[in-house]
Amino acid sequence: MLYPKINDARTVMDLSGIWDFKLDDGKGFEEKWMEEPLADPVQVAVPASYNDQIEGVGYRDHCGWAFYQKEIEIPKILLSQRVVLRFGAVTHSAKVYLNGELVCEHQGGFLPFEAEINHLVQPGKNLLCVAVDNRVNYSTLPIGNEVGAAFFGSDLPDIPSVNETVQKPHNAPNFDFFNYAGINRPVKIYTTPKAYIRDIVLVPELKDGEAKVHYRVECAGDAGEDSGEVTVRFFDEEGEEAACARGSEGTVLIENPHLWQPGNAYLYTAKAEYGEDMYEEKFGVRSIEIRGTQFLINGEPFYFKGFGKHEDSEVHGRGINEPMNVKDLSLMKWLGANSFRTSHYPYAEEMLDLCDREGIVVIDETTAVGLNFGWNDEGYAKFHTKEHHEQVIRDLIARDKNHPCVAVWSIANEPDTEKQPQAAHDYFMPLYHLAHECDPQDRPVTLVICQNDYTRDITAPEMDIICANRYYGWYVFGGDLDAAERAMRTEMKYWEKLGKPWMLTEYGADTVAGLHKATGNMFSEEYQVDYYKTINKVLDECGFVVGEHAWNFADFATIQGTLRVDGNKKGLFTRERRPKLAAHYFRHRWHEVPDFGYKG
Ligand code: GCB
Repeated sequence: MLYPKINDARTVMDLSGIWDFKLDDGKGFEEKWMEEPLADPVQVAVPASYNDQIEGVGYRDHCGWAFYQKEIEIPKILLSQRVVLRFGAVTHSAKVYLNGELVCEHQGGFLPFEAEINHLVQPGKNLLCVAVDNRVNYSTLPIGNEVGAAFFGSDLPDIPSVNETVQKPHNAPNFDFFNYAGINRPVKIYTTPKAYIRDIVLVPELKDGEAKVHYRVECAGDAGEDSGEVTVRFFDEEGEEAACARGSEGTVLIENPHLWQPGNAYLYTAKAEYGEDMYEEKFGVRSIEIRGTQFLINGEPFYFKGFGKHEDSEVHGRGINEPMNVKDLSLMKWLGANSFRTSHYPYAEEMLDLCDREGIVVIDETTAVGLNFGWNDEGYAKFHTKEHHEQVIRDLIARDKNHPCVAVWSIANEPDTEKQPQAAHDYFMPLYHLAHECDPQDRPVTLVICQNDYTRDITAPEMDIICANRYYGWYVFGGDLDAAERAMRTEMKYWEKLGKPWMLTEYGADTVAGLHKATGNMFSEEYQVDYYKTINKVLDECGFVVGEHAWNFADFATIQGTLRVDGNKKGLFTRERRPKLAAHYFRHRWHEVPDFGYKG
């Protein structure tokens, strides 16, 4: 799906700003709140999560629908064009109305969706209403526990009468990040000519110092008289034409190409023209390949240094925060990091554009987090996510396929691959193959496994790159780093035999900023440093380890619970992005560890 851009043929109106907002009291649909201006609304900013914008438990912990409204006018002059209403992400599901009429519905809180609205637009004022549902359950991704047994929250007492009396409807996410909701990413109206470019697919192929670029331009709509044929021109960063082609599909040659490299990005532009329409898509020339135990970018063995992250900041919640995105990439460069994983959902398109530009390598993850804890009695039979999971994989790859920064697809974080190994295999292998089929660049595919009896897992070994989260020294052998080191080393001997690239996608220790100890113990800044030094020592001994992603880049908000003191504190930075001691440790380490050829 193309991102809305303004150019000679298209225009974009950004609907960011203050919107009317009202939590549903259970009667919103019955009373048809979408048809009239909301009675007694509060004001919230869009895009952003609503939870932390207004004080009160009611807003923070709301469970169910909420209504947003905005009055909009569409300039008459635009109505001869296709007028499209587009949402970057609405969490977790949405019903969109214009003047009381249903425009579209969408499931899943982290990918864009859009609909043509010409037939519903009225002259003058139009009432746009978005109903948003934040509930997670056994059929959503991410997963929620319908019975209310909260992951990392307070366990229910095993006394039915007590449970019946104290439980009100509430969200019980089966994942360790606050269930922020709302219109989290930009809302835009854009136009295209009636015959228009629907999509552009770009596949660079690097061989013997030359780049072939296979392209496809998908056109749609009313072709009218004669929309003519497609022309695509390729420009380098200086604006010089590097190649040109006619036809909706073909291959061009770029001689002496500038490569897109981690830390040294170079972006070409493909400018497609079709009839009255045109669109410019950026792309990079680079190759990704797995050879033996190596992960190669442009033919060189790459070593991932970086983080699992979250889209999480004060007040914005999970809403897009572009200054914070810029700051985060700047801090990554300060640390000598070169990559991150979009744990545990697709991040905003704007962030991926930034990573393309800044040369940061991305492991792009779906929303499939939580297919694990609490299921183990009934296992995979308990949830109904397969079709939605397939849709998320299709939509994620359709959205991000051209980004040079994206190096790996992660189809899930920490599913149960051990308690029911065969059921996990049956569930995930078709999804693994689907991801390969969907990606025109055929990037490596993985799923990220959790701390478990890895010898029972028959799914992870099938992945192109094995990604594991390990907490030896924290959840396992907490406080005993000698034991942690031994356990980690023992486990690595097991993985070495597989002969595949392996990376540690999460490891970390909760750390309260400012808590210092001469002899570090759990939660102190010193312990976090000792923990990382211990595990890194083992990683450095293993030639097949292709990367280390600390958990987490920054402290982040979670559900309330006895394991979380105002959120998850495993950040190398605080939530406000102040470095802990471990950030300085990694800064020292990662400036010594090269991006390429670290393990020979
Ligand atoms: C994990 C999860 C991550 C949690 C982390 C933790 O394994 O993948 O979502 O936040 O552990 O800190 O417990």
